[in-house]
Amino acid sequence: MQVRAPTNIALIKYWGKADPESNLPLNSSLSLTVDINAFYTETTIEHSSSLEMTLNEASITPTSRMLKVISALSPENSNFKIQSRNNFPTAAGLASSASGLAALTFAVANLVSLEASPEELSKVARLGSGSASRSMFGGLVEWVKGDSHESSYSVQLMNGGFLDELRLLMIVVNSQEKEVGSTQAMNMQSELARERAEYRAPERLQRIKKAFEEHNFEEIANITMEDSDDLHYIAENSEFSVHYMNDTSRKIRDLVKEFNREEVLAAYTFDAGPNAYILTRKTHINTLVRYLLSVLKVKSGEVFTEEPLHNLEELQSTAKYEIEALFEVKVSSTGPVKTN
Ligand code: 2P0
Repeated sequence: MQVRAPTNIALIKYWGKADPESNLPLNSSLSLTVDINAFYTETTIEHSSSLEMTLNEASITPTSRMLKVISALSPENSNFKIQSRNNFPTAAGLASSASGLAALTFAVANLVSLEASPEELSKVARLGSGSASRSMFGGLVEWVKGDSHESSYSVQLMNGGFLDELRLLMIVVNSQEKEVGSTQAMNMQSELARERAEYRAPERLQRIKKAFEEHNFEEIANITMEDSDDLHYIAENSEFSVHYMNDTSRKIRDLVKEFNREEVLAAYTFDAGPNAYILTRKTHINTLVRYLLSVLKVKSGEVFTEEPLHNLEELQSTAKYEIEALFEVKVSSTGPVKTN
């Protein structure tokens, strides 16, 4: 059996844990599921005589989080051969743990023919990785924080319609492994993170949900940027001072601000790494890409847009800040799917 699971990008971030054992978060979060055709984890699973796992063709020792997922779904038997492959760089801040643990959850549940709703599976995926909980659905997803294993799960708030008009630009600034993983950073709980989780994040969540209902892009964009800035302020000002954004990330943030000078047409958001996601509407994507690529120098051939980009070479002649790749992607309307 083979499954694919998408990744997701949080607009209201999960940052801080109330319970690290079962990944109960300090605050509810909200994300868009990213085009499953662009980025995904593909996992094949079969019965075996022992538990064997590979990730991107290399043999791995299952982590305790993976074991939690497997035993939650199949308490009696964990003898599976599980082969996983990401079609994007692991640990590049592309939330590979989200698609990876969502794929593992979906694969095991399907192999053992477990009749479980996506909500139920989102609880199990959360045991593996918090953000994986949100990858169990397509569209706009809220992970309700809850205060116990049973009450902390994800729900789909919206799919298709307005979301089909949105586009995401994924900019790979650096695909190398990050130095401080988000799990580790989140465990360095600070007063700043607790304040955000208690006051600012819930308030933003209410406002952004309303903005989605009203199709108010400007409000969605402003809240998204506010929450991303908040997360990085907290990480940088915590005891261990983690800087996820580098000079190029900051340049991207400033370019988006500049692009928005007269009207808010795009929003940047950064996770626990230097790479950027930029949210915009389909109508503005070409202007935005051209604007960015006059400053960001991308390796040849690493630009993936829906419409062909004319005169890319000329556009790039003034570009100075090196990036690895730029992908234009849609919002995924689906969570994990069986592919074989
Ligand atoms: C998010 N991130 O909401 C936030 C924003 C990174 C920044 O969830 O420890 O891999 O596995 O629960 O889910 C990345 O952290 O952490 C993450 P664990 P996870 O997407």
